[in-house]
Amino acid sequence: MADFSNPEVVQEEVDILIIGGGMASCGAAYEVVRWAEAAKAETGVDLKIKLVDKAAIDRSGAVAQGLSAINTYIGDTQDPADYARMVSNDLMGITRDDLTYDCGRHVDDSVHMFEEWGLPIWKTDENGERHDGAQGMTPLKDGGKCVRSGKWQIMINGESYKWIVAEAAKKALGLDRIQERVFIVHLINDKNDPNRIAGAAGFSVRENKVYIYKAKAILLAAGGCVNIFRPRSVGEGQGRVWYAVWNAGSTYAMAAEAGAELTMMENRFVPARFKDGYGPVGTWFLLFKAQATNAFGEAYMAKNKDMLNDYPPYGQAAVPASCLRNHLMLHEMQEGRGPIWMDTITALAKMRKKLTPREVKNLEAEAWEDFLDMSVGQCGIWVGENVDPGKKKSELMPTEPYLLGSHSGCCGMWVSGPTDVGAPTKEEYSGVPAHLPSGWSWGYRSMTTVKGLFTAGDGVGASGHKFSSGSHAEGRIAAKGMVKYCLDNKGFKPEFNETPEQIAEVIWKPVRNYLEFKDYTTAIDVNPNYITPKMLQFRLQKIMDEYVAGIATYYKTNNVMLDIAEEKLGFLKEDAQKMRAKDLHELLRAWENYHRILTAEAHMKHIQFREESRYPGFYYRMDKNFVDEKNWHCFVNSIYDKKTHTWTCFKRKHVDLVDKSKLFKAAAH
Ligand code: SFD
Ligand code: AMP
Repeated sequence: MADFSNPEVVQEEVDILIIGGGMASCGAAYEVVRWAEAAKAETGVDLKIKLVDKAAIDRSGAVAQGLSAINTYIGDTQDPADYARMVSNDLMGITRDDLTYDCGRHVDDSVHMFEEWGLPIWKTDENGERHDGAQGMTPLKDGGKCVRSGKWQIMINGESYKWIVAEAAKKALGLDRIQERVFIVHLINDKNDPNRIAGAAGFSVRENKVYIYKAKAILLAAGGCVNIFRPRSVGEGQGRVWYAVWNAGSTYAMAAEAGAELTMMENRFVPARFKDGYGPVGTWFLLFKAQATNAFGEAYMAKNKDMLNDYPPYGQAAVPASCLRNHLMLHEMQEGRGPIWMDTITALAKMRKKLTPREVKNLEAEAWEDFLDMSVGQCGIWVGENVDPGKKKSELMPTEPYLLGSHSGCCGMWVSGPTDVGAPTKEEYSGVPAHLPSGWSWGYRSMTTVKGLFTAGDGVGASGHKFSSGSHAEGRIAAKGMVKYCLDNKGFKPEFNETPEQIAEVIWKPVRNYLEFKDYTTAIDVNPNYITPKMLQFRLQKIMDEYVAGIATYYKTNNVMLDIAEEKLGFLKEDAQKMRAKDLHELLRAWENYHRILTAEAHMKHIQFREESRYPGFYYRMDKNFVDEKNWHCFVNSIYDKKTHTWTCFKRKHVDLVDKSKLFKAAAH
């Protein structure tokens, strides 16, 4: 009988394993079935597919609470090259146009499917009046007009967004091909080819079971990384964060250990958010046209505009990058002119003058719904602090840093780009050339540098601003690549070096640490032989916060601080071997920490390697406090060696495939 000291080992062999059940994986699950069925009809090969998620896919990942807007919808007045331009601008010029362009040409199709599956998308009628819910109105794909909150964003009633997307994935794949509540701990490379993927292993967070999968192709889409930095919400507020609290860097850490090349791990996202509740600001800035001011009512974006001239050419863009917007805000705070206010009062008053009474009523509801749909804790703050946004302004605050590749950040894996990029006609897609630079494509779209290992969403580096819809589209794109890979590698039989017992023992180590030493002291949490996952997490957060440009130093670091961080992270890695797990919940926490530490280390090593401050407002290397276009307009990539525990960072040449001059010309007008 399996018990806590003796877990059952469950083994399964599949062709395609999808790790994660978020937006990207739901896209992959939906699409993979279409390509697998076509392959079966054509070749007779019946591909075995499985999706595993640490949680339940109806509410897992970053869209768990729902969302109020779909942030990437191209529509018919702009094209994928415009999108690639916007992404590049927001990420200070260093993105892969092939990937963003490819995402841009597929993303609308995902949005149209969401609507078909039941997601309410706001519409405007023939008189230009807005309809929230938009029941009975023409769908987008048939020419219905969305309500744009911004140039790229559209408004939705999205509390049940994830349910809807997950339902389609479940329906396509079937419940017997989905395994929920299994946390994947590591990937397994092939015995005969260490640069090929052969499987993955994890454990059930509900039962004493270890799961070992053999697979030819794996999609690793386990989201971004939260909680490596000490959060602003501590003590009674602990656990409140902006991005998905459950996403612990599994994507980056497991890929790194498997030998995949990472890219732009120095990049981070420091979102400006409603203070304490972490409510997103996009709807307020873009739809409600609210202005943010310093304590004394001065609009700091206008007031500090000249500071942008320090960062040519990016400072001259029509819309300053997210990090530069933070940069101007932080200046006010550091000069003692905080707090920063979101002027909700003026914004709502102005909207009342412009809209019909019905629209005003909807709008007032939306002021709340924006957060009820997406960040319910913010409503808790408003209720608890007697905030009526029409009468009382709210504070904004730059949060602790997050690592992600799908929102306004671009860390992740270096993946193979599309093979068919090159517009049919130059005019049609604003001049994307037909060939990619060398090293940007090796046949299977979305495959990492490890054979058979694919990624999507937060996992794909150097191509941010995909958001929920683009992540779904990327999952679909990767699914197609995986089916092709499996068909091309029909004869491949994955083999492991380790026995199932050895794999299980590694996963169960924190439990063994606990069981062996638990009686050494009378207080369960105090023990010289083990450390609780919670304590270890505090140590990680303290190191990152104080030395790697967290909130403690106003996002500042330097080469000496980074060296200290490196040494301390080394000690932490050693001590991580002594994490204890007194139950399955702690086993989950222990392995999440393991993933966090590796992700944190990658972040630190990349910041150390890039001798400039590419993202002012997200982090500053004070010993190199400038953007150095001459030497650092390039990708920083890295490879981790899990045997020696060392990172090798290197530069990769950046090439613009889409003409960017438009961005800066627009600003000159
Ligand atoms: O307001 C393992 N996002 C927004 N996107 C939009 O389109 N509009 C918005 O309005 C957005 N905003 C927003 C957003 C997110 C959050 C948290 C807030 C507000 C508060 C971003 C998108 O949500 C995001 O881009 C996508 O969801 C990314 O997709 P993907 O698939 O890369 O990640 P995921 O959805 O988080 O899913 C991850 C999955 O992995 C699982 N998992 N499973 C097994 N083993 C492990 N070791 C695992 N580790 C993780 C998770 O359970 C999950 O299923 S706004 O700010 O702009
Ligand atoms: P957020 O709610 O901050 O996550 O932002 C949602 C979307 O709106 C993202 O695409 C942001 O880049 C964009 N956005 C947010 N604030 C602004 C702003 N002040 N100016 C331009 N775009 C913004």
